[in-house]
Amino acid sequence: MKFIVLTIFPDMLNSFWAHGIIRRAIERRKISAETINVRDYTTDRHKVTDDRPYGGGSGMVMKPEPLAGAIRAASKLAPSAKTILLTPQGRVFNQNLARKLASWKGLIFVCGRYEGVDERICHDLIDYEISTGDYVLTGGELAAMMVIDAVTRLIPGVLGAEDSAEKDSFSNGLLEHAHYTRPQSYEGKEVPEVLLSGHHQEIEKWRLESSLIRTFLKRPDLLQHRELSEQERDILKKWARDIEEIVLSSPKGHGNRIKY
Ligand code: 4FV
Repeated sequence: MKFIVLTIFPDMLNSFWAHGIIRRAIERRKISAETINVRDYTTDRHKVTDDRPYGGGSGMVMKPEPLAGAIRAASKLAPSAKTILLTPQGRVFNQNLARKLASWKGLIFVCGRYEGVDERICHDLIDYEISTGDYVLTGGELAAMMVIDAVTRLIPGVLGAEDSAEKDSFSNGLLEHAHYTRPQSYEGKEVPEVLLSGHHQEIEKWRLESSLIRTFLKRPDLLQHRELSEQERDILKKWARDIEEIVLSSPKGHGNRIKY
């Protein structure tokens, strides 16, 4: 996978490329990473990349010519790459989209600054618009790094066996189960017994129940219309029975069974 990031602040990317799993993926040639300075595609001696908006108003807009020059240069370096503009107007990024992008050969990221980029760039030089969320950033660089980070860890061979993407949050549409590590007792708080049992089936069942309850409590929207496995259905039914028990055992409980 080839990543090329177009920005007027290339230094912002340097530390990103130089650390952790991204750095290792570059060293293992699982990905290649390049940063192009849009200013290098200006033609005036002040290397101006922005100008006042037609129609007036506050803020500045990124000029089309330097951006087009940078995009065309990047496309020469990565002919099969798709060009992505990071913008609040884009399709909101999530794990499904990350999986889709990870199957492509190359990605060219156009990082806007100021109020955004001249619309004429979007017409014929941008393949996809992606948003990392409904908020406004000062620039697209952080958004590009988030997308590159989430996509890179899904590329085969990037994550070692010790940390696989299979167990990820959202990999099965649920949030991840609770994680514990040494010490076994921390400030009086113990690690759940089952995790010390070595009983892998029981541990897997506990982890599934942990994922389900966390998803139910924190992101119930993820459970709407989600296909439930037999085991998940049994766990939810057991909770329903437990809840009914609580209702029935409460003094005024008798007689009004919960109708499912
Ligand atoms: C953004 C987002 C974002 C808008 C104007 C950069 C800023 C400035 N990008 N997801 N949310 N971009 O706010 O991707 O050009």
